[in-house]
Amino acid sequence: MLYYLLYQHNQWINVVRYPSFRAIAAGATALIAGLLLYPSFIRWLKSVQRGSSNVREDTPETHQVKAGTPTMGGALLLVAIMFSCLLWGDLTDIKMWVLMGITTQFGLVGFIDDYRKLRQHDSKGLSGKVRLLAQFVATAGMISILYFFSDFDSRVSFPVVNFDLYNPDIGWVYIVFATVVIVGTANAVNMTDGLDGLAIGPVITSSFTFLVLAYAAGAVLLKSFVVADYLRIPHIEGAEELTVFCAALMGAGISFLWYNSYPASVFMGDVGSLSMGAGLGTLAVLTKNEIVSAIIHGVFLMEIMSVIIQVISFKLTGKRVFRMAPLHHHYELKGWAEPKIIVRFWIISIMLAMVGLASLKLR
Ligand code: 57M
Repeated sequence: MLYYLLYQHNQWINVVRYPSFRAIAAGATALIAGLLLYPSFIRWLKSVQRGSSNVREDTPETHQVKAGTPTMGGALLLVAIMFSCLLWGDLTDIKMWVLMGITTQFGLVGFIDDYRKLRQHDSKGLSGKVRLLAQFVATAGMISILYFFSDFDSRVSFPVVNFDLYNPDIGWVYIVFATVVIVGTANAVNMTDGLDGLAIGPVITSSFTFLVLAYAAGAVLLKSFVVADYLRIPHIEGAEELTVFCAALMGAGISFLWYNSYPASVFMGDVGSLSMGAGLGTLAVLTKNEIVSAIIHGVFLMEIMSVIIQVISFKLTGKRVFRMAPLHHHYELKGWAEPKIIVRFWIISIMLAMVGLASLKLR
């Protein structure tokens, strides 16, 4: 909005033209909004959630002390991100709307789920099938809009491979592929969100990584130097605009971490984990880093894979591979202190982000 008012409409504040300036402004807006508003938001969540525990009985014993911690703190994350993007983003870009649209829709699914869990005083919420169906429909709808109504192409980019030399065009199958990436990422983040700061740490790392990747995919310097061509990655016109969203996600994420760090004063809830995960998955699609995102999101992938392996192993052999899945529960039951698990998973996410970024140069 400010972009339109200050630059497009008047052209009198030239600096607003640059996505890099607006990204910094969006990050700062979301960070400050979060830091200022969380204390009263947490107090309010506590007062309305009094008496409802969101800790399941089968959770490791150490979690029962968390029964009084309010959840749904992710609602403010979502609002801070959307507010910053509406303020600082170039809203004439369809990619920005697809990104904000998918993120918000997953937030809504998560919100309904959280609300039902709290209202019905049980920790089940929406049925798994309904939840997944809503996610698939919402995502496929938005990606179809992108596919049919914009010039977004359906070629796939592989890490370490020169995009100009190998770029298979998978046509409409791309809609299915992108949908699976987005829904998968959202649910993987949701499963990771089981210890204080465990999910938001890697979310912040990923948002920074995608800020760099989006800039590299879109930037044209000195009017003709196409950064993507130099790096041999897909050049996506307007992708640098997505840095505004990435920075807002980073800023809001850091403000949330302030209150979610061990011992947490608030949890993000499904409204936060599903929306943040969907946002990251959509960034992977919009910057054509769907496959590299499996590395960047390695911590989330590890967590969801541990569940898949555990379930398959138990069904086939009656034996468990992990003491408990998702993976963080395994280490809790092994006796690792919660902060140790969290910080080690963060370290892994930072290392994987560096590998993901290195793939930019190795083509
Ligand atoms: C939800 N929710 C947390 C909080 C957070 C298929 C199956 C593997 C699904 C999985 C599952 O339901 N996962 C997703 C995980 C819960 O956190 C709430 O949920 C929101 C995120 N969705 O924002 O509102 C609890 O996590 C703890 N927490 C923190 N700090 C935080 O910052 O400590 C959360 C955020 C909170 C709090 O205690 O109450 C959760 O863990 O419930 N199911 C499982 O994870 C179950 N695994 C399992 O059954 N494994 C089996 C099979 C199926 C693979 C096995 O290993 O044999 C475990 N979940 C729990 N206890 N709670 C089982 C034990």
